[in-house]
Amino acid sequence: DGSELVEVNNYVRSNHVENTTPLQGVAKDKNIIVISMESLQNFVINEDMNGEVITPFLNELTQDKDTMYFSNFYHQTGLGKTSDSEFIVENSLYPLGGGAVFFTHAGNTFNSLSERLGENGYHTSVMHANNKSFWNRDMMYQSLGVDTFYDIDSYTVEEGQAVNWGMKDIPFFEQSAEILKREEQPFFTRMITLTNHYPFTLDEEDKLIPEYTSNSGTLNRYFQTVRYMDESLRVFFDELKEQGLYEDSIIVMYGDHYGISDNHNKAMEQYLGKEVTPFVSAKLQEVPLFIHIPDSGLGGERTDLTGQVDLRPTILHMAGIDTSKDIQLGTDIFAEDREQKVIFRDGGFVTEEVLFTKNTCYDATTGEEIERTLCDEEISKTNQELNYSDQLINGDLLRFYNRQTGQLLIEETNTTDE
Ligand code: GP9
Ligand code: MN
Repeated sequence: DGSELVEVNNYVRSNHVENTTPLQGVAKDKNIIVISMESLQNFVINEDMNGEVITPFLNELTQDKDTMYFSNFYHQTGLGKTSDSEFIVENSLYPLGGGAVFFTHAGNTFNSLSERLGENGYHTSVMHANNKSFWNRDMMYQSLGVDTFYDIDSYTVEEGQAVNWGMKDIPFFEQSAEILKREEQPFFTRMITLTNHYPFTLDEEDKLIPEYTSNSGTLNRYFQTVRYMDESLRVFFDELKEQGLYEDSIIVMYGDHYGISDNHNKAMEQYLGKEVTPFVSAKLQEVPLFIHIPDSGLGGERTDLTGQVDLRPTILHMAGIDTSKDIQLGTDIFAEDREQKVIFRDGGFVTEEVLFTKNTCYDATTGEEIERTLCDEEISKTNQELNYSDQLINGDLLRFYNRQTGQLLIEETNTTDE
């Protein structure tokens, strides 16, 4: 009957209402382009591999005067991988601990990012050159209120333009820019790349750097596909400039989840030159986040502890949209007094003081194991927040919420006289 919503709503109202951000409205009337970078982890940024630069374009962006680079941003996905990251970004809720929400709760009521931007005059879309039913996207996007889904049928895949899981990122971005040019503005689009996906295979001509040299073919090839994806992003930025869209668009880019699992720790140790402890493994869940705001002069590295759950409020506030009545669990990345904490789907978390993972408490700075009691308070807060998120999803509680008025649409009692 929705009565659980009372408690969840009280929690959200007292813990998650940040509306003052220095960047309120910077994206007003601008297009918003959000790019999901497949399997991109933060450890490759501004680093090299056997003397080869891995992400030359993204490295340039870390120095760009109008691009912010967040170096302590984490993915928060579970088994639903890319779809979980989409779910988090759209709803500012955590995914489920079990299966992919995109499959298990596609019929729920949501108050998504797409829906909010849609009702504020944006044309909303997702661009992804894969079969529309993969991850149940076609169903879920209806519930998320996405206006248009540009799936594989919106693209022409010429001979040599597909590899691994499907269409290569470079032709994907080239054709996407053409589509965007025809789109009514302002638009909001989420673009999902694909080439940097396990098993990280490429055609010879797309191998821009050699493989790495470890006992893991997966890690060895990963550097090459990351390099290719980096190139595709440069192509896309150039296309946007050519199409005259660059100056009118805010571009947000984030890694969707890890690409290299713990199965490759030995090879990772060789690359990183240090042991991959559970602490290091948790830190490897950092994925890069870039926010490009034209002519803002706001570029530079930002070290705030942030996660995918924070993108919805951040983007909406940049678009000048109020979220004080929304039910969301993230906080605006730019809000001055936001809590510096990121929660992982498995119950782990990181704050400025401690990192908790695999049932062990670590000093966040030194990586040394410390007494568990030092993590206790944040452990229970973390569990509570994940639990509220689960309740919202499992009970489909947003159907009992009127976001315009902030009213709960629930009955006083369980029984009626009729
Ligand atoms: C599939 C793509 C990859 O369309 O998004 O999904 P993943 O396996 O990374 O979840
Ligand atoms: Mn993915």
